[in-house]
Amino acid sequence: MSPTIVLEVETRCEEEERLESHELHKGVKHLCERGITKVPRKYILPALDRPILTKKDDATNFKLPVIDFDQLQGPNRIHALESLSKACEEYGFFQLINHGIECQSILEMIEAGRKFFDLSFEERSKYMSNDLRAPVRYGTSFNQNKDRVFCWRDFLKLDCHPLSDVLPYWPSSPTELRQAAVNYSEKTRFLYLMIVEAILESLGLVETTKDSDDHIKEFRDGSQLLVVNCYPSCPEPDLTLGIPPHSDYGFLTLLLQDEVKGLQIQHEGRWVTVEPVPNSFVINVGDHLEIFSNGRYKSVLHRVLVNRLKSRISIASLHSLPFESMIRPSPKLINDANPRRYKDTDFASFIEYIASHEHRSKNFLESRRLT
Ligand SMILES: O=C(O)CCC(=O)C(=O)O
Repeated sequence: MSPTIVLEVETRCEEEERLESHELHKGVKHLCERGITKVPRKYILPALDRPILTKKDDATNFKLPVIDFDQLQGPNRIHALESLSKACEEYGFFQLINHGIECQSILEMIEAGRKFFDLSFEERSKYMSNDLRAPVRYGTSFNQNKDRVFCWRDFLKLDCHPLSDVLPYWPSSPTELRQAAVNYSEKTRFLYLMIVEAILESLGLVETTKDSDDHIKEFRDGSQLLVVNCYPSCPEPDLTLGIPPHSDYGFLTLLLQDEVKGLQIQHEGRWVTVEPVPNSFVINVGDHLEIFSNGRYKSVLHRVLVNRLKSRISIASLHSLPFESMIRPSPKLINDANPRRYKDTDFASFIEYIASHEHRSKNFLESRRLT
């Protein structure tokens, strides 16, 4: 072993002697506040799972398809629906611009999220819970009770529906968090419903306004979860990930990223980095929409890189049907040429699955696939 490697191993060992295992469960922010200079072993991915970080990122020029919300609402709707359909089939992701949510609401939400993670660990830890259905959950990694290797992320999850039931449980500190999150969740929910209407139309499922009303009814009462992700800067970003490859379980996710790059998606067999576009949402197809569209729209693997210099915040708004609904391929999308591809599924079986398995890649969706 070279002297440099020996020194590195010694530093990691010395730091880890000072870190007891329960300290790791307090989250990455807490570790950073303790001044670590090496990534603890619990976060080091097996060599094959590590990201390859090159100076010149070959994905720099990758751009997601752009969908203009204004166009979707205007005389060019048919053309915009075609682009939407192509994006959901070929990428599973698109960038939504001109979405109509004011900058102010977005900035207030990001700022309130940032301030939450700036609170003392004692304050944040009041919201730690192992109950996957708790109305508020602060935690770290992906599923800290199951993950063999931890990932470099802390999160705050706020159940948003129905708001009047969950609001009293949300953090009371920082003082502006509740108001910012109520405002943000209501606006993203409205936007989500408008996009669902467009998606149903793009799948050929609605021809009249009445069809549209019938279909959208169930979505109106659907679930919504806000996830504020905090990825502190990392001393050795090539050894770990902010979030490992996964697909989202719901129908659609509306993601807001700050100006720091990190999100990567699988496209044509390689990882490509999604450039942050100011004042836009990254929207992706979730497992439930892949099932509902009988495989036509793709729920695509994505992951998050961390970096040495900057911490990053993102806010994901995950939407789906109500908890008690059954998710199944739409009967209109099943025929001889395209037989049913997935079993019926519900939230309860999803929650049971993630509570008892390490959630990796698309393994939940795979478990629903008919062979
Ligand atoms: O932070 C990001 O860019 C992605 C977050 C994400 O994939 C998630 O919350 O499931």
